[in-house]
Amino acid sequence: MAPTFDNESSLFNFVVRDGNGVKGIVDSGISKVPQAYIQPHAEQIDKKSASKCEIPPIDLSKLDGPDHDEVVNQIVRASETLGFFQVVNHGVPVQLLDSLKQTAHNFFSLPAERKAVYRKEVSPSPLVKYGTSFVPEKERALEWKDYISMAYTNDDEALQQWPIECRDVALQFLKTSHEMVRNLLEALLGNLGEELDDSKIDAFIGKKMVNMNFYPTCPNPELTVGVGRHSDMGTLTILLQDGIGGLYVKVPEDVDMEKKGEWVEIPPIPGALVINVGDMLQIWSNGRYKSAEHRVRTTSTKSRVSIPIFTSPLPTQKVAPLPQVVKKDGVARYREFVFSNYMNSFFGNAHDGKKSLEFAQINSN
Ligand SMILES: O=C(O)CCC(=O)C(=O)O
Repeated sequence: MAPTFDNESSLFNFVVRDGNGVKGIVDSGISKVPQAYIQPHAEQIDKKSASKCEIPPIDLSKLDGPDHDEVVNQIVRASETLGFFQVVNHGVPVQLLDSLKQTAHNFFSLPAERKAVYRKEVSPSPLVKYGTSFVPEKERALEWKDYISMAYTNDDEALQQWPIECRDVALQFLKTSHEMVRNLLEALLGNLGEELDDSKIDAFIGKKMVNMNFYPTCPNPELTVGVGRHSDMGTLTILLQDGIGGLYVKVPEDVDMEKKGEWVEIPPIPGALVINVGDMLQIWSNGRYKSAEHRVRTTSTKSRVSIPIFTSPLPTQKVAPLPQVVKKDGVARYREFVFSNYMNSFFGNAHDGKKSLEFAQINSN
């Protein structure tokens, strides 16, 4: 018999504490979403009112040829406006992208008890965390998403500690995307007058994490969100999405672009990867690059998977706007802080748009 989810605490225990996740609710055969997942009206996503982002993907193979400067301009321009862009010819084999999506489906199809061993309270590895929603303890309404998160320290630990079902493809994704991440960062920092040499890599992208997200079908997509409005905490995010669609980005109000303040959908493009600017790049650039506010809708027809790589500085790293940019701007818009303190603040609060940046913001009034 399907469990009843009429009581918030029994739902919380089933989904979060027992590790059944949203997938467990859907498998139990519900016909409408439990109250705990119904978003306040302002957060619900109206699929019909959003337009698609028509910007073509950036061809990264051209970084090696006569169009190098033009491609750098495209990367810079996208980061200064939407904070989101797509790339093709990125160096990650397309067959690997297909394997990653299949692996994510396979992992989340495992019985709940096989996934629940990685819940943060009991995980055998500090690198691996399986969970649901973002911070369920703090959210007014839960997000319709389960995930597995794998932090990277080195190859040996990844191969020993990441779940056997996903470790090989996740590690390959991380490794085959490294050069692309470095090239993108080199272009973005170069535009700020900062040369990226090996000694600075850890300061900018010393910490990496691969997640696999699973958004089960939802009986009431109009009432729920897969992920609520947020920007990413780190430097750059590399995202593989499947063909289902549903990733929306808010066009910032303060950029020279059409559709200011509107949500646009980042359409799935076969073989492409989605790149987005995180809060740290916004801070280093003193606000020039925009960490993109984004969210994900759910669908009633097919479950969706996405696989992001989150890059960020090492936790011990001090972060502040780059001095040469501050000099040019005549003002620092963010204060200096240690990245681990930013992380604690980010993970200590429910998603709330770009509020995460307030941790470092210097108010000018
Ligand atoms: O699933 C997606 O397309 C985006 C996922 C995301 O925003 C996240 O994991 O933070």
